[in-house]
Amino acid sequence: MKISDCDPLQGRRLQVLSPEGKADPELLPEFDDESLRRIFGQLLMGRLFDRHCMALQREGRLGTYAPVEGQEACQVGSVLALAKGDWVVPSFRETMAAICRGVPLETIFRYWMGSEEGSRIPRELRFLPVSIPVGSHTLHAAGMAMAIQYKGEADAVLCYFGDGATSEGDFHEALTFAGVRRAPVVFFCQNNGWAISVPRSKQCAAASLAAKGVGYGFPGIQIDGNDPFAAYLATRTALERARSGEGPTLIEAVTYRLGPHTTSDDPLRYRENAEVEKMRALEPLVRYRQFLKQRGLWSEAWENELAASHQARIEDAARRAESAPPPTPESVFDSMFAALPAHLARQRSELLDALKEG
Ligand SMILES: Cc1ncc(C[n+]2csc(CCOP(=O)(O)OP(=O)(O)O)c2C)c(N)n1
Ligand SMILES: [Mg+2]
Repeated sequence: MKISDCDPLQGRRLQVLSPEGKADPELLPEFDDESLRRIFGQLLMGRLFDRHCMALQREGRLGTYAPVEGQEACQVGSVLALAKGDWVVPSFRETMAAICRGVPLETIFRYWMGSEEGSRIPRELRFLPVSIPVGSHTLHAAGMAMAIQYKGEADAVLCYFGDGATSEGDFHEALTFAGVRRAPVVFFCQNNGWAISVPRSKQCAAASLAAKGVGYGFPGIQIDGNDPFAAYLATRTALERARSGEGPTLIEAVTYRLGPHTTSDDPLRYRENAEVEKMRALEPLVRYRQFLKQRGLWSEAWENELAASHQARIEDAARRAESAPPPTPESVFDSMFAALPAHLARQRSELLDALKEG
């Protein structure tokens, strides 16, 4: 199979690693053994970090959290394809992408602990803060790509969103503008099967979400989203296309949300556990472990050692986040605007007065 054989209208998806962990030798990227093992390390870090967030939330030590479990591969693989100067525009389920891009673990914890400091990401990482409104940030990504083009710079923008976001008007506007302007942006849809309780089958009647790219005048490609190599190859190709002035690409990574939508959700009310168990068999960590085993690059002792060192890093970052000063109530006003509009300034001082009165 070649990337160019993947026709989203025919439902042909890009896959390098089979669910049994067998790699297609023609497509396997040329990574050395150390890099192959590092990818496993990142997948494992994602899983452990995610579980730690869930545990902290259940103990009342972290706010609402959107778990990534099951979606680690598409985030690890796509970030691997980025250059330093590229921009990343995430939604709210890109914790893995953030970790891989180098966002400090403590910052990620602080975001989910409710502090505005969690949105203060080191500028050089070019990774925007979490965006909760579904789909609205696709417009930011398109606009940023148009700005890059206008300034004659060589970077590109990678924008993540979910299957549900593709039904929003913002998505339509973003892809329309990006297509017409041939803006250097990669639209990366993580189709995890669900938009809270709405299944993909009720989201859109199109044969695939990737097929939507055709309507905006640029390629769409569907990939196996539990395969980090497919995500890497598709993103690398799309970024090259963006940088060479050929315009956007829409990638649809077909994956599965193994956990709840967020910690406030109970998926047992709208989906069968049998479906989850079936999808669990295809999940990325198991598959990638099989791949490494077949190449003699995995041992239980190695994974245990890796897990212990990741866990220590995670716990240390959580401790630092918890001992940082808690957010003040008025801090909700302080990070959105460079100059606070008059009506919000008034509300801010009213809040401070009310707090003083106790
Ligand atoms: C504009 C807007 N409408 C509704 C919501 C509530 N909401 C939060 S996440 C979500 C579903 C998003 O589904 P999808 O785009 O597939 O992303 P996923 O959560 O599966 O990663 C909804 C409806 C919101 N945050 N913003
Ligand atoms: Mg979804």
